[in-house]
Formats: sequence, structure tokens, C-alpha cells
Amino acid sequence: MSTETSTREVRDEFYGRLKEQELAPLWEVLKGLLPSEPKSKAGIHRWRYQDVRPLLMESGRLLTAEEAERRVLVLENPAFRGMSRATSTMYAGIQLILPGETAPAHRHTPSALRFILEGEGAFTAVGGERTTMRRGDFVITPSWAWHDHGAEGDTPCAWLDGLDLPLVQFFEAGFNEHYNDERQSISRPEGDSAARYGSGMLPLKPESRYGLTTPIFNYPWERTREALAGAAAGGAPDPHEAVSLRYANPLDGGWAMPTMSAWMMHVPAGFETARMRSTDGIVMCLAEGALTAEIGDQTIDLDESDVAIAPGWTWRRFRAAKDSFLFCFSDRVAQEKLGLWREEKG
Ligand code: GTQ
Repeated sequence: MSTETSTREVRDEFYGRLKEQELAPLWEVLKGLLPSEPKSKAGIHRWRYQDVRPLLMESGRLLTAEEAERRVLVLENPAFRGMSRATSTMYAGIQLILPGETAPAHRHTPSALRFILEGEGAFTAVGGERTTMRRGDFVITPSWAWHDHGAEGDTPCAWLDGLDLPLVQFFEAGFNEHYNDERQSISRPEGDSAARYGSGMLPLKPESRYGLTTPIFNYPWERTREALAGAAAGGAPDPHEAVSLRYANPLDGGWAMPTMSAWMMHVPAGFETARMRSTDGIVMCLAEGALTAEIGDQTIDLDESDVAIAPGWTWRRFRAAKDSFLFCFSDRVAQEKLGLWREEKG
């Protein structure tokens, strides 16, 4: 028997006795625990809206929004099947509400964001106020705020949902509660939050209606697009970020939500960004245009309403065939607060 084999055998025998005491040798796993740089377990993936939409509509014939509570097709990262994860830390899904339906009121500690894809006449009610949701709008449901959705027009309404569910699961801090009615009672007129907080002015004593979350809960597409187009007209795009603006909390200028960052990147027609990577895994959805994304070793064409995943610490770059607007969200704000977020520009 060689010395090496006997050493192995002696160690394995020792590890066996450690295991009986619920102990383990760190030196066997240290490299995996402390890699030299992150290696995301998430897969690179793209969902075409033209493939998802017929299935979403089919789900609308199978069950009602009331029956489902939330009628959503979960965007499951192929590396995390059955785990309801789009990235390692972010949940994403596509929700459908048909005319006349209500997704009943509830509240939960996970925060939610919505990026509206199609339909006229859908509303969401948050903390006693309603907002109409139109294509391209960015809408927020803060942690622990009552919310119900409904469709009062005559078209199906669909949107991308983003939640910090995997993060909340990791912390084991999830709570959920049902309201005592299908729809919550409304205590403020539509537009109240936007009037008080959303026009560059603030109440003399601004109090936060939703804790750590922005008091504005709808950032309308018209204004987002106008801001980005205006910024693009004002100077050359950034080599890496093209023209990017983030959804901000007017109370402190920070990100709109405490656990999820959301922003919109405008890539003008013909522009190509230089490669960059960051530690946050990103869920992106094309609001308008036609964009090619290079993510890691994959080249992915994005049409309107398509959704793609860029895992953390994976190189990404974009080129636009037409003026393009890409909605993005990630856990960046949470990583920043924990002192973990990093980026590298190539
Ligand atoms: O609209 O409240 O996609 O609670 C998943 C869980 C949406 C919602 C989802 C939810 C919601």
C-alpha cells in the first residue's frame, strides 16, 4: 500500500467519525466556499413572448384569476427547475388578468414589481390607492402592502412580475395574509401618490407611506421614455451603459425598492455597448425596439416583451438594430447595502 493511499484511508476513516458527530473538515470544501471569483449557478436563458403568450392565454381558459389567486406562468431558470427562480435571488413570472377578473387582495413580506406588457384597463390597488397599468409602466407593490389586481377593459392584460422571493426564502422571513374581501377598500383617489411625490416636489414633511419603498408606485412609460430619449439627445451614450436611468425613491434619491433594483437602458439604433459584468444576476425585458444581447458565450436576439437572464458575473453587451429600451431588475441594491456589489468594465 502506498503512503498516499494509506493517508487517504486514514483521513477518510477520520471523516467518517467526524460525520457521526455532525462535523466536517473545512479543508475539503474551502476552495468551493471561497472561489477566486463568483461562478453563478444560474443559466443564461431567453423566453420569447411569442412562445409564452399562447400558453398564457391557454391558462386563461383553464382557470380563473380568482381560482388561481395569481394566474402566473413562472419563468423558471433551466438551472433551477422547480425552484421558482429566474436568477439565483430573483423570481420572475408573467401574469394574466382577463376582462372582469380580480386577483384577490393579499399582502406578503416579499416585495413585487410589475412591468406591463399588454392590455388596456388593468388596475392594481396598493395600500388604499388604485393605479391604471399601461404597457411599459413600472409598478411597485411594497413589502406587506395590501394589493389586488383587476381588469376593467375588454382586453386581456399581461405583465412581467418580479419578486425578491428567493431572497426572502433564504432569510426565512416570509409572511402572507389574505384580505377579508376580494378587493381592498380604496381611501385615496387615483394619482394621489404621483401628485404628492412624483413631480419633483414633496410634501413639506414627507413621510414614507411604504416603509423603505418609494411612495410612488407607478412610474409611467410615457415619462420614462421621454426622460431616456431626452437624455440621449443631450450627449453621447456611455460606452458600457448606453443611456441608463434608474427608478428612484424621491425621498432619498436611492433605488425605488429596498431589495430589488430596477432601471431602464436605452440603446440608440446602431449603438453597441462595450462588455461589462457585475455581481448581480439580471432579469431583462425588451420594452421597445430590437436588441441583440451577448451574454457569456451566447448571442440572444430580443424582440419586444421577450425576457432574458444575465447571470451574475457574466460578461454582457448589447447592440441595437432599432432604438431600444430594455427594462432590467436585479438584487443590486441588496448587494450594495451589504457591501458586496462589484462591477468590471471591459
Ligand atoms: O401579484 O401578488 O407572480 O403574490 C407571484 C406572487 C405575483 C402578486 C406573482 C404574487 C404575485
